[in-house]
Amino acid sequence: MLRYLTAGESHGRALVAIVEGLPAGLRVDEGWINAQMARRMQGYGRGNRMKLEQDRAEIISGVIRGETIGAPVALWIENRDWRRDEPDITRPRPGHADLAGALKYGFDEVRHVLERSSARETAARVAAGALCGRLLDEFGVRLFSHVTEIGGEAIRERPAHLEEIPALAEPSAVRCVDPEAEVRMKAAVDAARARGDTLGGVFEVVALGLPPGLGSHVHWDRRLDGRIAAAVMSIHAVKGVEFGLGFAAARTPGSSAHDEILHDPARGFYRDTNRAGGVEGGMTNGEPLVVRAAMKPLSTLRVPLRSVDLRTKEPVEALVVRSDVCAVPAAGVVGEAMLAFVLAEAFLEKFGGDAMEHIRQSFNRYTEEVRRC
Ligand code: EPS
Repeated sequence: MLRYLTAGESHGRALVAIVEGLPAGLRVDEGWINAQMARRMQGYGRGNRMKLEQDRAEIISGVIRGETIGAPVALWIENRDWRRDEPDITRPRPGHADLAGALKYGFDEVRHVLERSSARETAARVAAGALCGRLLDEFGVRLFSHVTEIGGEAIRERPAHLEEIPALAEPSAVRCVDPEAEVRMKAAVDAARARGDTLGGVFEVVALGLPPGLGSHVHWDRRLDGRIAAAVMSIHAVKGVEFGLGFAAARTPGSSAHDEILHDPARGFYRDTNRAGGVEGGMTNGEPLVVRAAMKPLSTLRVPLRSVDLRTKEPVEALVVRSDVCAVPAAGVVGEAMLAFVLAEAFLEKFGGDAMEHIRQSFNRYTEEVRRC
């Protein structure tokens, strides 16, 4: 079983992530993890916290001479903006965890909520997800993300082949494959910043090279799309998740919504379309896994919305603190981490999980069998 935990508050001493269940013999290094951490800090519209931090994960257990030993891998991420004691906050922000968290835990102020509910926690998720991505990388599975919409400005062009996306998206300030759309997205972010507003958008995460049969149709909690949807939905500010055609499938007749099955002795079973987004019946079907998420605009507005003071119950303006104008590009990187975790978990469920060599033998046997079908 693969699981991970994170701990840490936005302005506490540090963030910690523990990944338990990685097989022994997986080569890992901090460079691989920190490359993902750095990607999460980028993005046009990111806030000034990103200028303060250097988000680097230090491996403090579970790895000896660059290889996992089957024991939990703990990661430590310093918070350079560590604040020993902050004043109470009694003006909850609409859209954040502030009010619900204070009511749930019986707080009469929201500092104790916002410190943990902050999107700062996603730095720890990216560190944990990077370890899972490293495992998948050993088996030729490649993950990447890109932004398809910010503030209603959507891409109009995309490459014919999914594998062309990273080369186009990574250099982009908004991680978008369409340069014309990038101009519109950046202008929308500038306009939002100027009026003290924030923007959300849509990011797409892709996994290439997955074998068919990860997940299962036999029980609700084993269906892979359900597990991925839960993981992606758990990312801060995500309000919708879809696979392949997604919500458009609701308006598409069956004759145009499914992927006809073909076969070729050299390739085995394949499809010429991927409307299913790589998942059918709760299992990977051997096509690219494509999942998209809708991210709401951030809750901290420089021109605040109405709120109510938790102590006086008087109408007030919501809290205004440092924040991002737009974090959709960063959320895509977090989406990669969450997808990597669920896919690695499903991978170990199917191919065993104590040592890399055992997994390789099981994986090779299965994929050879599938190829001969
Ligand atoms: C973030 C850290 C936070 C925010 C932002 C993203 O740091 P701080 O609150 O000190 O500025 O900048 O989080 C939010 C906007 C939010 O609403 O949670 C990060 O590390 O990604």
